[in-house]
Amino acid sequence: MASLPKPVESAKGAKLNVILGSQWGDEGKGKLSDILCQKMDVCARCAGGNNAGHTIVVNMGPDKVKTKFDFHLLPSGLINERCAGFIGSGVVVHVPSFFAELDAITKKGLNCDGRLFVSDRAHLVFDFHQVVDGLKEVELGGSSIGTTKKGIGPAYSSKASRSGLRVHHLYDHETFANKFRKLVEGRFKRYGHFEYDTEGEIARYKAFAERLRPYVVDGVSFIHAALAANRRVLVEGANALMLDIDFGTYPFVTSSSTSIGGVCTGLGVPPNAVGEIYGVAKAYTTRVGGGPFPTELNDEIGVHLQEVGAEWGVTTGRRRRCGWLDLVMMRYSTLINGYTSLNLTKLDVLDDLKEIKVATSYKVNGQELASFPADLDILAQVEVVYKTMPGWQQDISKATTYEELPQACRDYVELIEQFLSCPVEYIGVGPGRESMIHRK
Ligand code: 2SA
Ligand code: GDP
Ligand code: MG
Repeated sequence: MASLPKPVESAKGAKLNVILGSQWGDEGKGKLSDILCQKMDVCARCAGGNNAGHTIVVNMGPDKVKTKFDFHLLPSGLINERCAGFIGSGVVVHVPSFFAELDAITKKGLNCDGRLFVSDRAHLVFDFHQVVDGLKEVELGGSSIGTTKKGIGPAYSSKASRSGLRVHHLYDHETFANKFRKLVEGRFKRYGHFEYDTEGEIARYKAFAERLRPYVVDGVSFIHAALAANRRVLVEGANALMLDIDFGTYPFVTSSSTSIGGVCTGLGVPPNAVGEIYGVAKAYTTRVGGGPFPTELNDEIGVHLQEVGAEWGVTTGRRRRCGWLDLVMMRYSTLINGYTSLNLTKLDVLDDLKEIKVATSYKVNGQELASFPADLDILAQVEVVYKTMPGWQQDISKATTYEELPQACRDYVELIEQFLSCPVEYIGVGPGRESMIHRK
C-alpha cells in the first residue's frame, strides 16, 4: 500500500487545522485550502460527497498556464503535488465520480499516484441514490430543497437507517451483493419501480472494488498515524454551517454535519486534536437551492453581485442567489464553529458599489430577536436591520497588503471583526492563488 509523503520540514504538533464554510457555501474554501496546503502533508475531507464544488485557479507548469480546477469529492489540497488527499469516514463516496474526477485532474497534469486515500468506513453513494434524490425532489414539488441530485441525502438516509454499504463491503462480494439487492428493493417499495439494472450494478462494482483497492485504508488508523507522525493535516470543510443537518436552515440543508462537530465525527478524532479553525466568509452572501435567505437582493444590486462575482454553481451550474452580508447569521455561525480567524473572500466584488449594507439584527413585530431562529416561519417574518457603509469605489484586486486597501474597505473589514470578535486574517481580492492578503 502506498504511504504518506515525507513531512514538511517544520512539521510539529499533532493538530488538525480546519477550514469551514461559514455561510451557505461557495465562500471560496477551495482557494484557502490550496494556499494552506502548500505547507501541509495531508488535506482531508470529513463530510459530504461530490455535491461540493471548489474552484481553484492556478498557474501550472514552467509556462505558468492559467488552469482552473473544480474539485467535488476529492480534497482540493491535491493540487499541491506533495500533499496527500484523504477522504474520511464521514464522507459519502460515489465511486464512478471518484474515478471520473481523478481522471480529469490527472489529465490536467496532477499526478495523484500514491497520495490519495479513502477510508474503509466511508459510505457508498450509488446511482439509485441519485435517482431517488430526483424522485424525492419531484415529490416535494413547490417546496423542493433544490439539491444537487448527487444522491447525498438518500445515501446518508441509508447510513442513518443502518442499511447502507461502506467501502469495506466492496471486498466481501457476496455480502455486498445481498445488501445491495435489499437496498434497491427497499427503494422500489418506497418510490415504485424505476429503471435500474441491479445485477449489472453488482457486477460493475466488483470491477470498481479492484480499481479502488490501492486507495483504501483503515480511516481511523490513517488519520491517527498521520497525527502521531507530526504530519500537518488540513481538514477541508464541504458545504457550510447554514447547510448543516442540525444547525442549518432545516430542512433546506444538506444531510451531513458540516459544522466543527463533523470534523470529529467524520474523521474519528477527539476535539483536542483540532488546532486552528478558519471560517471562510464571503464579503456578501450567496445561496444556491431553495430555502430562506433574509438578506437576499432581488434587485439590480443582486444581479450585479451575481455577475461580478460569477456566482454559478460549480457542480450543477445553477445561478446562485445573492444578498448582503448577514452578521446575525455570521454571529450564530461563529458561536457554533468557534473560528479562530476568518478568511473574508471576494471583497473585490464590492468594488463598484456606492453603498454597502450589512445586516446587524433581526426584528419580529418590532422586537429584536436574541439569536438566529430555528423556526423557518419566524425567519420568514424577520425584518432585517442594516447598517449602511460607504463603498470604496476603486479596484482593490492588485492590493497585496492590508494597508493598501482603501480606508472605507478597511472600515468594512473592521466592522466585521468587531461585530464577531474574530480576527479577519486572510482577505480575498480576486480568484487567483496570488490574490489573497495575509494579515500576520
Ligand atoms: P444536497 O445535494 O442534498 O447536498 O443539497 C442540499 C442543499 O445543500 C445545498 N448545497 C450546496 N450549496 C452550495 N454549494 C454547493 N456545492 C456546489 C457549488 C453547488 C452547485 O460549489 O457550487 O453546483 O449547485 C452545494 N452542495 C449542496 C443545495 O443547494 C441544497 O440547498
Ligand atoms: P467553495 O465551495 O467554498 O470552495 O467555493 P466555490 O469554488 O464554489 O466558489 C467560490 C468562487 O469564488 C470560485 O469561483 C473562486 O475561484 C472564486 N473566488 C474565491 N476567492 C475569491 C476572491 O477573493 N475574489 C473573487 N473575485 N473570486 C474569488
Ligand atoms: Mg462550492
